[in-house]
Amino acid sequence: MMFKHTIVKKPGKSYVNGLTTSDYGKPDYEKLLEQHAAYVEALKKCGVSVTILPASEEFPDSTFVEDTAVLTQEFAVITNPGADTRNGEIKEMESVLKDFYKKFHYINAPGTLDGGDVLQVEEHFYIGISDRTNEEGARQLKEILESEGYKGTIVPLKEFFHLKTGVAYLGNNLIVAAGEFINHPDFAQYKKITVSAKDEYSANCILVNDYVIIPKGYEETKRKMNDAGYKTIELDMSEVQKQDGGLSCLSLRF
Ligand code: CIR
Repeated sequence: MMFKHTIVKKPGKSYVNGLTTSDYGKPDYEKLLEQHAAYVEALKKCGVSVTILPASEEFPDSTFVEDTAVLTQEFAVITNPGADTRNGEIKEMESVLKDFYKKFHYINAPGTLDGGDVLQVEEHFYIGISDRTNEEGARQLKEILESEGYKGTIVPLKEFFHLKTGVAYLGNNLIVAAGEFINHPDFAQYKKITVSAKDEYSANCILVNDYVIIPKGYEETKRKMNDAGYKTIELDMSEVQKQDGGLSCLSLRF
């Protein structure tokens, strides 16, 4: 699938006070801005347009735009993010997406869903149940997708924060899997690049047209991808990782 557009959002200064479970320390805001700018450049290199939304201080985690929507070629699903401090992020995203989409669906309370829990593999979507996405939210998304001719499979998570923290799709029936997804029955049908526990962070990578963007510092993952015939772009993600974020979280791609 070729992507034409991406949406990102500049991080605000409040980013450093956002949600996190990691113990990598406080993010350095200036360094984060550099890493975010490099991310935008990498997307441009992949041949997509990049819409850059201005920072908003009232939503510290709003640079993680992926959680606010699930996008297909034909329609947008506005999510209902599971963290209270993030839920209001969907308002701005819905109005931005009106420039690109005519058809909208919504996840409604008591259902909650974060886009980070949704992985598209061709016409098949995998929907994680996590601390952020509840059963009702996952069920609503599955119903929406199936009403539109897609397939949906619900995957309760055991350890990962979001579904896409541990699994990515690279096209050609090939997934990247870490931890609980390496031997998971729902992904048994795919070819796999497996990521060891120490390199787990690199399982969150994104295929954008001719490149796979991966975090910097994971030589084994990079080598496996290059061996499989993929060109890679490596990005330093240190300040993003400090707030539990990964490469996929920083953009919507469609
Ligand atoms: C949060 O806890 O919501 C943010 N600090 C990180 C969100 C990461 N998003 C993602 O994995 N899709």
